[in-house]
Amino acid sequence: MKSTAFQSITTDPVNGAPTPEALAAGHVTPVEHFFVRNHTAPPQLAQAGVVRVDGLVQHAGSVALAGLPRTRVEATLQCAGNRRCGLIAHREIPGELPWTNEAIGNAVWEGVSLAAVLESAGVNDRDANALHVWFTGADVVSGKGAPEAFGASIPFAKAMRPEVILADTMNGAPLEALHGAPLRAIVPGYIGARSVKWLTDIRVERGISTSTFQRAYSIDSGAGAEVLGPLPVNSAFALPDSWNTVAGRVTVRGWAVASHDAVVERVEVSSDGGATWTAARFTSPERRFTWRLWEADVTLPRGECELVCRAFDSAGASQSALTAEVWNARGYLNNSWHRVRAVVSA
Ligand SMILES: Nc1nc2c(c(=O)[nH]1)N[C@H]1C(S)=C(S)[C@@H](COP(=O)(O)O)O[C@H]1N2
Ligand SMILES: [Mo]
Repeated sequence: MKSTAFQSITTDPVNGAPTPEALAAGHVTPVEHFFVRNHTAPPQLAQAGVVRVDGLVQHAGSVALAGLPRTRVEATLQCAGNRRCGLIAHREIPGELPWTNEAIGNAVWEGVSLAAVLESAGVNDRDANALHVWFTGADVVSGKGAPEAFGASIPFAKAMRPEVILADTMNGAPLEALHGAPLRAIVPGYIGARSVKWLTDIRVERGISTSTFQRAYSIDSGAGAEVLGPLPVNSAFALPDSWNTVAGRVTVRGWAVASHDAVVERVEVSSDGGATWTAARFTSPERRFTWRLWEADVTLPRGECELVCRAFDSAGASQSALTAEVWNARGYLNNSWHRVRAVVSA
């Protein structure tokens, strides 16, 4: 059940996210306001505790998860379309959800490691570099083309890493229907769309998944489409795009994530549109695959000003200053400096 801190963008299917106040209220995001990105109503699954493994494996068939060791990861999930609103403000993006900065959340997931499932099925990894692991969900999406199950894939090398799991719990409770019960993939550091919910089938194949949803999440910058996987460094204020406040010293808060498997090293905040910067303090640990919440004190004079934030990570990556530099037709991976207009009264 979602709480009043969860705001729906659509109700059929459910798509929504926390209010600005709830977004960065705690390091672990409660399920009751964790963002939801669904293409259909949650499907009913007849069977729990099993997943089918097929393709380039020695033993195709159903794998019972109960026979495998359990593992836990803390991971931030973020939709590739998070912060799309900022791109739309630059140039229109029709037909996509207008997320501001809230399609992100951090949770503790428990289940079995994907590597253990693949090892039990016996993958011939002689040509591991060419292999990809495909996921299929039980939800059949009737979108623009013919109805099709939601699917995605990740490179075999990523699939074998310990952080990638098949989860049946979220924050210590059984996974809820909206978040993929009974079983979902969790692919930390990758766009949310690769963490397939209502997971029924895994395939090992040469090449990426042929699912429409694998290719849909791509950026075409003219020189051919780049199908998306790892997330870039990013940060945002946990504030609405236009924020009313009172003059004086105020504490602003936000989130930051590093690129793929790096860690967030520094966040800077400006209250003068990016002319001068001060370092934010972290309220979250420095940990791979999880966001780092931060806060900063700023002194705001009466009138209007532009608050800006930007993050730097251990891979040497930082954010683009300009939205125009990252704009793309589907509105993915907006990691330009986050700018909020503050309207400051006396
Ligand atoms: N089967 C299935 N898996 C899915 C989706 C979906 O619609 N169907 N949405 C994806 C997208 S786009 C995102 S961002 C994440 C969102 O996960 P959440 O709703 O648990 O936050 O799930 C992904 N997994
Ligand atoms: Mo997404």
